[in-house]
Amino acid sequence: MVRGTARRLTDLARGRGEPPPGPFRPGFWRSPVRGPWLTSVFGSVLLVGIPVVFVTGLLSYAAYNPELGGGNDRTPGKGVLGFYLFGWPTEPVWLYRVVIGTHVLVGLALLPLILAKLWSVIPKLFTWPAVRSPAHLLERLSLALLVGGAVFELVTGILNIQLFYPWGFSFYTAHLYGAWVFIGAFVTHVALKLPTMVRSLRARRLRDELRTGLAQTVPEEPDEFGLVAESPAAPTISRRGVLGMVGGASLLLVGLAGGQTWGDGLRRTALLAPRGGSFPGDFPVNKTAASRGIRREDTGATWRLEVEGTERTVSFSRADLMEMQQHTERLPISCVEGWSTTQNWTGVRLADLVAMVGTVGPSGVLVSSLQKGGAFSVARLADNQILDPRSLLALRVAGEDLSLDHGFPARVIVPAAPGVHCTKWVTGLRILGSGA
Ligand SMILES: Nc1nc2c(c(=O)[nH]1)N[C@H]1C(S)=C(S)[C@@H](COP(=O)(O)O)O[C@H]1N2
Ligand SMILES: [Mo]
Repeated sequence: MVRGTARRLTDLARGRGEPPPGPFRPGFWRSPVRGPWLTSVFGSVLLVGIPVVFVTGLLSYAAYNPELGGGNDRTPGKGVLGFYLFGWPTEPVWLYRVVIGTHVLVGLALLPLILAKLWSVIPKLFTWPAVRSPAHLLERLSLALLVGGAVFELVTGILNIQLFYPWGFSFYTAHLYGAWVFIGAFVTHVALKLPTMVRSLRARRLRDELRTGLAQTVPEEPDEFGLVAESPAAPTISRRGVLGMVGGASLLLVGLAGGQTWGDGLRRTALLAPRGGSFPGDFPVNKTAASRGIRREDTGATWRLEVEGTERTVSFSRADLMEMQQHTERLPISCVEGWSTTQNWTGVRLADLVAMVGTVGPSGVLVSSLQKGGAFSVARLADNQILDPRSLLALRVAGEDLSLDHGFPARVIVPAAPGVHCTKWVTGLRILGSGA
């Protein structure tokens, strides 16, 4: 008796004999619509959508590091991934808005598709024996990276656009490295499965499926992958219904979030977005002055802007800045979290300030702020960004002085740059000479 149990346990461990009861038994999975065709339809949409999200993500990373050109990527430990060849341009002005809007909205649209794809292959997670051979083990590990990577990127991305940071690590680093792990597994998976996908797609015609109602829904042909149920239940939804549900869910997510990317009047439709703001000048505030420890009294008569050049340092009061030639530029500000708004910004040109301290051919600028500590105490802009005549140290927005929450007395605004580089409550500009 003891020996019999021991044998059964060894058999189980080796994956011999009967699979354990429950999801490991083939009869457990009974959906009549699950099958390689349906899986391949989801797969083919993901095959287009995932590269779009990956490429826009890398572009956003490049925008965060405007000096990546010329091997300038300073991210610690970046190693071979620091291969960016170009600096971030300032043209067209809506470049970052489109990049990050596409990344966030296509990423959201993929959520229902990825869940549907996982649902469609779930019996394969319970194959028995769990590991047949070293090659099978490798395949399963790569699937763990694929599924784990997708879930990790979706969860961190969605929590980030909801401004919820329950973890102790940097979103920026984790989402970037997670993307590389995921894309490695994705490329492997596509290389292995593409022929199967193409073959499975040919087995049925989308147009016919879209005409097939519940009553005529029958399982796909039995397959070698074990996706088609051995003993299917009666259908409760047609394949058309499944596709409609998943596609509808994607459209709904995009519809309820898209308004924040567009901004202005459409922001009100973005019910899933965490921020408000509906009239000119009333646009989202990520970090209020109070939350950053910025006190009204530090922005009053005692406030100075120190511009340190290679030749001299000049100190400005706000009145001094107001007396300089003012320029108004209509520029978007676009946060990595997906919201964007276009406003009329008025202030002095960064290039004029550079000229006043005598620096010729600056290589960049370090912007400091009243906000101490963290990334905003010193932000770096690239040479093309300070020299662009539309780049301003803004004093006013939408025809009014900046509010304290929008960065009074002065904030940076640069065309095509991510919002993160538009430092508020600026106190200093350190112009770097041509060698720095
Ligand atoms: N000093 C300072 N400047 C800052 C920030 C900040 O937290 N502190 N947030 C940045 C980010 S991430 C964005 S998207 C823009 C717009 O944010 P806001 O809506 O809080 O002004 O300001 C940028 N400038
Ligand atoms: Mo941001």
